Amino acid sequence: MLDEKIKRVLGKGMKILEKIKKEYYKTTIIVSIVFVGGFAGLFLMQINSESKQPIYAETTETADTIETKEIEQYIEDGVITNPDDILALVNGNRRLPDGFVPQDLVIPDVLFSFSGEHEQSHMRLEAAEALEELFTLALQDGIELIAVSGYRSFERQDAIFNRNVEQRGFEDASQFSAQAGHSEHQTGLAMDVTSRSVNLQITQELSNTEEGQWLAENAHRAGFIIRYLEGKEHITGFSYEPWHIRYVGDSAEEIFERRITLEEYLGIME
Ligand code: DAL
Ligand code: ZN
Repeated sequence: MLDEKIKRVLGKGMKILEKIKKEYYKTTIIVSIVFVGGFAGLFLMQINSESKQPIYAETTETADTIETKEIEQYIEDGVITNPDDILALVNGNRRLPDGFVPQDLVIPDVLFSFSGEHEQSHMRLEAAEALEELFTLALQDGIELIAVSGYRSFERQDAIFNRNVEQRGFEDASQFSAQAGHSEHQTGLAMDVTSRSVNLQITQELSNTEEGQWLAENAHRAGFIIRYLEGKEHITGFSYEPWHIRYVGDSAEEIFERRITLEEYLGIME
């Protein structure tokens, strides 16, 4: 009789313990779900807020406010279909068609760092005339600019890039040198510019000289932009080049005023 009672009490006790155990597991599972869910939510909010950060350094414009031009910039398998366009966008992701050679190459009447006429003396007619205007504007302000390297053929760009890879390795060379087909020099719209103050060298030191500063502040007056800006390397794909100017015509003024890259101006960031 007493045994039966003890058994019943023990049985009841076991049942209560089972119930407590079940409740404990249930509570643990619920608490875990709440925690994991909470952390996942916080994580997603963080990613979301990061993606909304403006990615345009050194400009007052943000990804939300930046205005882009609706200019046709067709591309097929990475090859641009408007290579003759004054606003043609050529960069690491967008290359010129094989065999592209601008048809109106001429030699601008400006001071060069070398003597004689060479392939690199050339620019497209419109850009060459604008370069003459730029160098004249500079002289009016007592600034002497010197042209170093304009048009490059596919073969020459290939040789330059390969030499840079041999000297610096692929990764390093790709920061400052374009692969053949991907260089603006092949469009005939770009010119590298230097000064005596940096011994006619192509160097970032140019940005600390009177000439380099004049160029940065005035290139747009003749339709040129400093193509590879400091702080915009993640957009242009190349390191800062205070010497590389690119002719873009009337768009230069706006690009300069907004302190943006050609990629941002055209709204082509991929
Ligand atoms: N230095 C520039 C990026 C070029 O090679 O065209
Ligand atoms: Zn250049």
